[in-house]
Amino acid sequence: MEAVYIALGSNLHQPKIQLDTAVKFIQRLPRSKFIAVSPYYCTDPVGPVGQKAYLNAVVRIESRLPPLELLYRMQRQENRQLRKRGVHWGPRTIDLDLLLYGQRIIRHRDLEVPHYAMTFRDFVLMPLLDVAPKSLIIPGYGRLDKLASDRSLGQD
Ligand code: PH2
Ligand code: MG
Ligand code: MG
Repeated sequence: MEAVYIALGSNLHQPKIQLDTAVKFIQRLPRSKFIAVSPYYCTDPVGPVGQKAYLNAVVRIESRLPPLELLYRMQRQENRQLRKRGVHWGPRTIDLDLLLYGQRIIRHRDLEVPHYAMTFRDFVLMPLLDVAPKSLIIPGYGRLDKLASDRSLGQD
């Protein structure tokens, strides 16, 4: 099993229900074990102006699913939650982003792990700090606690 972190975000159609639904989906993933979900954070929208606030969280699991199979399952769940793919960085009912898969570096047409923006988006780093060990290494970027303190996030 490898440690896997998934970011959740929503700013449409009752974000709390959207996140609850997505967490249930993650808890039921085959060949995987649910470990923890962070608190849900209300965050200012990044991207096009005029969007509503987001609710963001991170879930930690352990999994044996191949990363692409996990990704495609996540995309099917986004579709089931009526995700419309339109405006880049625009409003969405649910966004599920695969942040980390163990210590793997994946560069595939459909999947980039570590997620390209995870080290500079506070709405990802904050909930990640709640569920990850402090010593977590983000491959290519270094320790999570160091990244967070450089951005004045977290406890230390
Ligand atoms: N997701 C986006 C664009 N902007 N802003 C916040 N606060 N939270 C998000 O999850 C988010 C965003 C596109 O993925
Ligand atoms: Mg996203
Ligand atoms: Mg996404």
